[in-house]
Amino acid sequence: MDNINPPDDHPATTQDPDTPYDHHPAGGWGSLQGIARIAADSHTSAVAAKILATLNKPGGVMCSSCAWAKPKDPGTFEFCENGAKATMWELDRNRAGAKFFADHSVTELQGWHDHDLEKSGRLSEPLRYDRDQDRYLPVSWDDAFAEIGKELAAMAPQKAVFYASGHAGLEASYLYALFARAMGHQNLPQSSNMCHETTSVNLQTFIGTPVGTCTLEDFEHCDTIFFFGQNTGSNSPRFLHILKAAVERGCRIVTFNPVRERGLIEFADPQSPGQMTITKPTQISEKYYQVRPGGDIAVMTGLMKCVLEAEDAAPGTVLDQTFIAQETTGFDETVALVRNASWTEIEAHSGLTEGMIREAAEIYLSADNAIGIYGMGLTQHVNGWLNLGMLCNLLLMRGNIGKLGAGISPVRGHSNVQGQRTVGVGEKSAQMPADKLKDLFGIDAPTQEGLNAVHACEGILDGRVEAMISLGGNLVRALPDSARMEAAWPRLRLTVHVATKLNRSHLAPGQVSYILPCLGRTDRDVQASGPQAVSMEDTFSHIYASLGGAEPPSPDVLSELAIVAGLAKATLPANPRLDWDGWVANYDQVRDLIAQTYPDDFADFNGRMMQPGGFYRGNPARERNWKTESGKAQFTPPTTLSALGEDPGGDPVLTLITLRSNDQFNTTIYGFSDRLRGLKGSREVVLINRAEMARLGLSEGQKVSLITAIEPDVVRRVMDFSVTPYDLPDGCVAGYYPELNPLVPLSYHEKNSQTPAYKGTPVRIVA
Ligand SMILES: Nc1nc2c(c(=O)[nH]1)N[C@H]1C(S)=C(S)[C@@H](COP(=O)(O)OP(=O)(O)OC[C@H]3O[C@@H](n4cnc5c(=O)[nH]c(N)nc54)[C@H](O)[C@@H]3O)O[C@H]1N2
Ligand SMILES: Nc1nc2c(c(=O)[nH]1)N[C@H]1C(S)=C(S)[C@@H](COP(=O)(O)OP(=O)(O)OC[C@H]3O[C@@H](n4cnc5c(=O)[nH]c(N)nc54)[C@H](O)[C@@H]3O)O[C@H]1N2
Ligand SMILES: [Mo]
Repeated sequence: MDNINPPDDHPATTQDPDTPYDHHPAGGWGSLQGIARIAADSHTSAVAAKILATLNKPGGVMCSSCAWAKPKDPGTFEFCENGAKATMWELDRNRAGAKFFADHSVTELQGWHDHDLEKSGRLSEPLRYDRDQDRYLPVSWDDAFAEIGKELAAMAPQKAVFYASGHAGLEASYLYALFARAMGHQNLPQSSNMCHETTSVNLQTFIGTPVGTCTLEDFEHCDTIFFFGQNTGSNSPRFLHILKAAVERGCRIVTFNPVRERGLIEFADPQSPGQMTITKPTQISEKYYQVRPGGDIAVMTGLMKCVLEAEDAAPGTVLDQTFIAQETTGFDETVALVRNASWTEIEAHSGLTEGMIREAAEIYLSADNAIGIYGMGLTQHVNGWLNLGMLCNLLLMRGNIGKLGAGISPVRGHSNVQGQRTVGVGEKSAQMPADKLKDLFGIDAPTQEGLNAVHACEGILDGRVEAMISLGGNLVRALPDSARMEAAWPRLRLTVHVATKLNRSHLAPGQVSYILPCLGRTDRDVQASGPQAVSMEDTFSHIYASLGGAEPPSPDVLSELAIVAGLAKATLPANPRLDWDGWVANYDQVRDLIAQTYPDDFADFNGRMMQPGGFYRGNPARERNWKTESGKAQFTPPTTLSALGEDPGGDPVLTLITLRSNDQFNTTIYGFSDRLRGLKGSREVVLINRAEMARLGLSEGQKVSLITAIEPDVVRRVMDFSVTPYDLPDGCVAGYYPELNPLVPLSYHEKNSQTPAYKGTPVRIVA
C-alpha cells in the first residue's frame, strides 16, 4: 500500500460540537479496531501474531512502547492497542534501502510528513550522505566505522555528544556510556532530559531517589490514587487494567488534568468478553477536575490546607506526627506558607473552586494509603520542581511514602528510559563510578560533568559541539525550538544516527553524516555464542530479559550493541581490557560487567533476568532510608503557587500545552486519529474552548498562527493551524507535539533539571 494520508490530503480535524469529547470508554472495541487498522496498514509480517502472543511475557519480547510493568502472572494478551501498534510498526515488511534512497534526495524527503518518512520501512543497510548527489548512499560497515572512528578520535572529546533515546537495552546502553567515558567525556544526554529529568533531579533532593517508590503490589493495597497530568489511556494503557481492579475493590481515584482524558474517565476491558458486550465499563475517576495548566501547585496547597484544618479540628488524628518528627525536615516552614496562601489565589491559579478542592481533600483524608501518580503534566513546567515538591509534601504529611499501598509514582515514558540512566547513560560522574572504571578497565573517569540535552543544543548553536551521535530517537523533532535546531544541525561536523526507521533528524545531515540501521527489540539477535537476549528496566525498577524472534530486516542490519562496539573500537586506542569483540559475541559478559559496576542493583544479573515479573533492584526511599543531604525526607515550602514561568505581560497570553495523540509514539506518527479525544484528521490544530474563541473572535476551522510570547526578539511562529473547539479550561490552548515544538524556547525549562516547559509555553494567537 502507498503512504497513507499524504500531507495535502489530510482532512480537517473534526469534533462533534455537541459531544465535546468521545463518549466511548477507553479500551473497548475502539482499541481492537485501532490494532486491526495498523495491522492492515503497516505491511506487518506474518510473524507479528506470534510476537504479540509473547509480548511482555517471560521468555518473550518486552514491548518497545512504554515503560509500564510486565507482571509475573501476565494475561493471555499482555499488550495494549499502542503496544501492538509499536510492535507492528517495527515488524514492517517495507524496506528503506539503497533503492529508496537512490529514488529520493534528502531535499525531497525534507518535504515529507513524519508519518510518511517512517512508513518507507525498516532501514536495511548502512548509509553515508553524499553532498554532491544530495542522497544517502550505501556504504560498508567497515568503512562507516573507520571514518566515524577517525573523526571522533581527531576531535577533542568534549566536542562530541552521545544522545540516547530510551529504547536500547541495558547492555548496549552500558557500553555506550562506557565508550563516552573511555573517550574522555560524559556528554550523554538522554530522552529523559525532555521528560522525567524533573523527577530524577528533584526526587533525589526531596526523598533521596531519582525514581518512583511504588511497585505493582502497592496498587493492590492503596485506598486512593491521586492522578496529576498523566494520560493513561494513550500512554500506558495496560495500567488501565490495574486501575480497573483497584476501583473494583473500592480504591477511589481523583484526577487533575486540563483535558478530560477518556482512559481516566471510564474503561472497558477489551480482553473481557463480558465487559465488551454485557456489563457497563468501569468508571475510573470518582472525581475529575480540569485544572488549569500549571495550576497543580495551587491545587496541592489547597489540599494541604484542608489536611491541616482537619488536624486542627481533631489534633493527633490526621497528620502522621511520628513520621513527620522522625523522618522529615522542613515541615514547619512549609506549613507556615501553606496556611498563608489564600483561597482566592489558589482558585485563580488552579481554575478550580475551593469547594472542589475541599471535596478532593475529603477523599485524601478518608484513605489510609495513598498513591500520587504523575506524568508530563507535572514535569514539563518551569516550576516542575515544586509540582513534585508539593506532591511529596502532600504524601509525607500523612506518612504516605515508604509503606505498602502508598508512595509517589512517576509513570516513565520509553521502555528502557529509566534503565539507561541506571547503567550510566547520563552526564553526571556519579552515574558511572570512577573507581569501577579504573578497576575494571584502567580508565580515568572524566572529571568534567557532561552536557544534558538543553546544554548540548546550546553547544550546537554556538559551535562548541561538533559531533552528535544518536542511539535512537529523533532529536531534531523532539527538542524545543525545533526550527532553530533543525537549521543549526547541518553545521555539525559529524552526525551519526543508529536507527530502525527514517526520521527528520536524519535529514539534517552534518558535514559527515551516517545512518546506521539497527535491530529492533522484536528482531532475532544472533551472535557468535548464539541467540542473545537484551534487558530493560520498567517504571517500577524491575528488570527483565527480552528475546526477539523475528527475522532481521536484512543481513546488513547489526544489533545496537554491535554498532556501539564497532564505533568504540574504531575510535579508542587499543586497550586489552576493553574486549569489544568478546562482548558482542556474548551479552552475558556485558551483564557481568554491569553487575560488577553496580553490585547493589545487579548482583547475579544473568541468573535473575529471566525471572517472571523481573527482578526488583530496590529503592531506599521505599524502606524509609532517605539518601538526601539531611538524611531525612524533605518538605518543600510553596514559594509560588504557579508552575508557569513569569507572565510576559502585554496583551493577554494563552498557556500552550503540547499533547500526544492516541495514534503516535512521540515523533512516530502512526496515523491521524486521536480516537480517545474524539478527534481525527489533521494534527495541525489548535484546541481551544468556545468561550475563549468568542472572546478572541475566532471561528471554528479558521486558520491561525501561534506566536510565542516570551523572548520577543526571536520570532517563534507556526502557521495555518485550524481553530478547533474543545473542552479545555479558560486561558489555555492545546495542540500536538512535535508539530508545535518550534514554539517552545530552548531557554524555557524546569529550573533544576532543564526539562523543557512543553506544557506551559505562553503564546498568542494571530488570525
Ligand atoms: N502511545 C504512546 N505511549 C507513550 C508515548 C506516546 O507518545 N504514545 N510516549 C511515551 C513517553 S516518552 C512518555 S514520557 C509518556 C508520556 O505520557 P504522559 O506523562 O501521559 O504525557 P503527555 O501525553 O505529554 O501528557 C500528559 C497529560 O498531562 C496533561 N497536562 C498538561 N498540562 C498539565 C498541567 O499543568 N497539570 C496537569 N495536572 N496536567 C497537565 C495533559 O492533558 C495530558 O493528559 O508516554 C509514553 N508512552
Ligand atoms: N512539545 C513536546 N515535545 C516533547 C514532548 C512533549 O510532551 N511535548 N515530550 C518529550 C519526551 S517525554 C520525550 S521522551 C522525547 C522523545 O524524543 P526521542 O526519544 O528522541 O524521539 P522518538 O520519537 O521516541 O524517536 C523515534 C525514532 O527512534 C528510532 N527508533 C525506534 N526504535 C528504535 C530502536 O529500537 N533502536 C534505535 N536505535 N532506534 C529506534 C526510530 O528511528 C524513530 O524514528 O520528546 C520530547 N519532546
Ligand atoms: Mo518521555
